Amino acid sequence: MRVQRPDDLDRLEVALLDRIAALSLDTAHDEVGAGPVDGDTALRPGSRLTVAHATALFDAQLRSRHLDHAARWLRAQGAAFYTIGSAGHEGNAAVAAALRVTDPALLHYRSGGFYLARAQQRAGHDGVADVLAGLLASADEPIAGGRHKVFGHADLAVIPQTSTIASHLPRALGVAFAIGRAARLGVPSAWPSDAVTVCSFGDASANHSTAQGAINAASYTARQGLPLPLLFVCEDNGIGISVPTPAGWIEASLGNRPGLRYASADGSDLADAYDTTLAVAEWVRAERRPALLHLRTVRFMGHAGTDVESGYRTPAAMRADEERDPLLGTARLLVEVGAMTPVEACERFLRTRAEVRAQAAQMRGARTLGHATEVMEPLAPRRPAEVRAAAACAAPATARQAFFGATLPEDEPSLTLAETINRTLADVLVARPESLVFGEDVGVKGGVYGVTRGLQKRAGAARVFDSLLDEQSILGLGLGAAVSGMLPIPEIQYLAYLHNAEDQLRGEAASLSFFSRGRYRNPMVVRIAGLAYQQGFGGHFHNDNAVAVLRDIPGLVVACAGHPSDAGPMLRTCVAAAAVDGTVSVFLEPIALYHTRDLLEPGDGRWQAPYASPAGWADAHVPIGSGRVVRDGEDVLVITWANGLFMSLRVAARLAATGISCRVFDLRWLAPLPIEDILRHASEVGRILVVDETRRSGGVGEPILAALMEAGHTGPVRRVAAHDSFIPLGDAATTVLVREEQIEHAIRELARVPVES
Ligand SMILES: Cc1ncc(C[n+]2csc(CCOP(=O)(O)OP(=O)(O)O)c2C)c(N)n1
Ligand SMILES: [Mg+2]
Repeated sequence: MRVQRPDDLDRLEVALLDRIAALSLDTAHDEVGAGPVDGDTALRPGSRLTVAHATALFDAQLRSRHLDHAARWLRAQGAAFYTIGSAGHEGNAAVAAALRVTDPALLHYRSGGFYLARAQQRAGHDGVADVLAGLLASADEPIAGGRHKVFGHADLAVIPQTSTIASHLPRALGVAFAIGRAARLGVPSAWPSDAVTVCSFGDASANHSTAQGAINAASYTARQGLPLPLLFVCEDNGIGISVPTPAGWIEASLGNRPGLRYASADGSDLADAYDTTLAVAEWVRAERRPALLHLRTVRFMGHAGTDVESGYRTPAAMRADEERDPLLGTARLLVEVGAMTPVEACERFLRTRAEVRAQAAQMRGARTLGHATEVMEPLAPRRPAEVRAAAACAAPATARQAFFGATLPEDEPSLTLAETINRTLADVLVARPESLVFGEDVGVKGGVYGVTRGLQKRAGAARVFDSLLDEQSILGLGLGAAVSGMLPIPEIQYLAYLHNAEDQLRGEAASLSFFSRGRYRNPMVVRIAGLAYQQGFGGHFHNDNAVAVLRDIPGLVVACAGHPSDAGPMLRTCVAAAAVDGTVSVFLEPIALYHTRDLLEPGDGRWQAPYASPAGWADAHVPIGSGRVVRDGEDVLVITWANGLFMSLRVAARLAATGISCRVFDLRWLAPLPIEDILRHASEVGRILVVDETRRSGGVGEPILAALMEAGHTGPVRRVAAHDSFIPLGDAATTVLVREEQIEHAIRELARVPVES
């Protein structure tokens, strides 16, 4: 009996239906003879997948496939904007089925079968509507709200991913780590304590250094004996866009990593995919150790709608894949067990097709985002009043006493910048049990510059610890811990070493709230030791003055406290903003000022400050984006920060003796910049010098000059900035950096220029 087929089926659909229809020829059951089979029957002898479960999963697979077709159908009408599909990968439905709906999932863009199978696990959840809304860039799409087509839903514990392949693997590592760590610390977590984190990615993506770093970090963590319930799933279709993966590469390269159990399953065989995943997932859940599932798949319909696969693959190879169609595989198993006839399987295919199309047609024309404000609404919410209140909260006096011992920091003599940061971190650790401090050498050694000294001893190695040497994994650990409910304060040892991991801040940390309408957040304070002026020591990599990559990340807060009196309040603000608004901050620490004590002459102690007791924290609060006048004056306004602040204050003191009075303004926040304060002081003083220790091109000075110009400032403006150079070793360093004599020269010159009043 032939099923009535609509006339707009495409070639892949026709070929699949023909193959399903032909199944009757090689099975024991014909269409008429297939009687009802008990739903509890094993799909295949020995399998733990029942007929009833497999039938439901077949529906998930069918829905996923038809959504791929619907994407192109909608695209052809100009109604949808995304055509990368999951066709050929639908075996991943079995992976979802072998896990729990509460297991956090970070999915490959071809894990549509997984998503729809997981949606089935929540009664009443319409996974098809979610995906269609994503394709249509609907403002009402449940997770990204039209900002991207992602798989994600808070009710399904699916954390949305960006398009940067492999960038989600470090976060997955962090999520898995946080499951064990939260349980050990007894702090609330977003996931059950026996959860398994699942993270899927493609075979070409497996070669990415980000993937390799995360896989290595998982292996390493397992070797350390730390719990890491993490299931990597490599969905291996043998190709990355047009580039074939060498045969056997995934097994050869990932099959034998220390501490990482390997399992391989046929993604075209639902029973095999389910049984294999279930066995490995049970092992991960019970052992709390990581594993990698190699799910062998095919890929249909090219990489995306615009990709012409015939340009790089032979017709024979493409047709051979059709024999491995996972929908054919599931239909075959269901027919063989007598659960349905080939005709019924075809009917199911066509019925699902009609349902998905009807739903797509009905949702077509969904409202899309209309205004920049609407687009940006979840990017970086700010509630300054709540942040102010949270920043003033300390642990109870008894807890602080127990933590600090005999001497509270407010009873110590004036502190340096490094000491102030150290005491503030201690106060955060004692006040917030969910906070973690980690990075290279921060634990036993207490950091290269001693900033975290003593913290591990007091807070314990579960909260202050050394990471492995991989900045992507350090940030990934933070990203995953943060999305799980903790408050990570990772350290990047030097600014220069952020750059190789920068996408973890840009593509992951800063974008999560944006792509999840604030439903998922990753509150974090990333401490980075940086900037130059280390008297020639260390050369280029220990003297890095490049912050442009941070300043242009939407929503990212960049704090830089030059003086110890600001370091405590500003760090508390960053931590409070993380807790209140999910803010991601970079707390940039000028290494050269860490241990500085004096400003003008030896022993003056002007670069130290007393530590404020908690009673004074509210008054001392420094809101995000607020600068301050550090020295008042009326002839020249010097706008600066960090080492520039130190030098400018020295120059200003010298010039005061010559009758030139400088108002020195410390930016304190590099993003967002205190532009309004700057403009106000500019209009009051008139003559302006920007002292910027970053480079002329792309440095912090540029946006200040631009803001002055845009605001119509007509007074004289000068800038001293570093040369567009890397910083050399030894005394030669000073040739490319801003020097005091340049500042002095510029101020003297400016002071001579008449200003119209
Ligand atoms: C970091 C990065 N580089 C390049 C791309 C462009 N790109 C998107 S998908 C893809 C191929 C991925 O292949 P694979 O990992 O095998 O996944 P598949 O699409 O085959 O499922 C590439 C190169 C990207 N998204 N991210
Ligand atoms: Mg691939």
